[in-house]
Amino acid sequence: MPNNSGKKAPQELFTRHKGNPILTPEMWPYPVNAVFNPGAIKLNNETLLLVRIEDMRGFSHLTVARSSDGISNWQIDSEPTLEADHNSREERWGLEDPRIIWLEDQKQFAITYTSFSEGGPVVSLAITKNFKTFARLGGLLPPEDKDACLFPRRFRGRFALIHRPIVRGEAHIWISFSPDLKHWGDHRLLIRSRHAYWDCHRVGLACQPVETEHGWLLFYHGVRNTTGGAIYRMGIALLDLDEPWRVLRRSDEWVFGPRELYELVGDVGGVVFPTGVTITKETDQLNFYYGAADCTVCVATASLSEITEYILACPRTEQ
Ligand code: BMA
Repeated sequence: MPNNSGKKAPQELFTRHKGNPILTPEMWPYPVNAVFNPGAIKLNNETLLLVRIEDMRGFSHLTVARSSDGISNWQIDSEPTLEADHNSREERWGLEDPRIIWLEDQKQFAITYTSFSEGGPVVSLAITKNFKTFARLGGLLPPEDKDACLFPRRFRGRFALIHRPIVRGEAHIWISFSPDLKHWGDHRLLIRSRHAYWDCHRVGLACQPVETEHGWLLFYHGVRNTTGGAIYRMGIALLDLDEPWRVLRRSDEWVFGPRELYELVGDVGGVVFPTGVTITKETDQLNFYYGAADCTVCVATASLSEITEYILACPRTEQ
């Protein structure tokens, strides 16, 4: 419902697909406990999701699902596409929560995901052209670190990585830089959790950053711990186009939160966890793919121009 100003409320910018959830454990070609938190891109006129699958041991791996409309008729790989090397220290207890971008420099896709390593969660990088064979480039920064994505291009010659280390028990979003995708430095705090807000206890990157002429749209999840458990919702920030370590705007309110039964009930109720977005420029449409209650994959759509208009009207940050 538009409010008195005729503008949509922030939470009305997103429309859930009526057929949600679009991917469930029952649809999988082999027995699994949960399918959630997928990376998303478009490849050869198809939507490709790299879905986090939790097996019955409680360990996760990543499996590709493809669809021509991004909603239905998913073709799912018949076995795990990217399985953890459980004998390695890095991937000891599985692979989780991938984000994907096309690295223009390398002419390859870059997948950043969380390896559940012996030392705790660590951000790992793999590159691929076809989602069949992958080159693993290993862990990027020390644990505990999660919720990471590269930007598709370099800034002043350096690659940039958004990630979420735990520092002094606090979970804020950071940005770091590298000349070669291996050596990382110039670490900067980017987006803090905010005392008393809906995102007071933890923040972390949601899907891959979206480039617009006004800057990078950065979708992030925010967590509030309540007596009924943690609530995971999504907010938006805008980063400078050429200096993405500068936050220009940030939404006060969340724009997407758990409301439907499939988001409220599951292995972890009260969770919407977007990890992938696809863009259809001709129709101005964004498709957000998200894990619902750590059980299924759902999709919500939004208009790129409405989101951009919304964030440009949000408060300037103090940087
Ligand atoms: C986060 C991540 C996600 C998960 C979410 C909700 O910390 O581990 O994989 O979906 O918690 O349980």
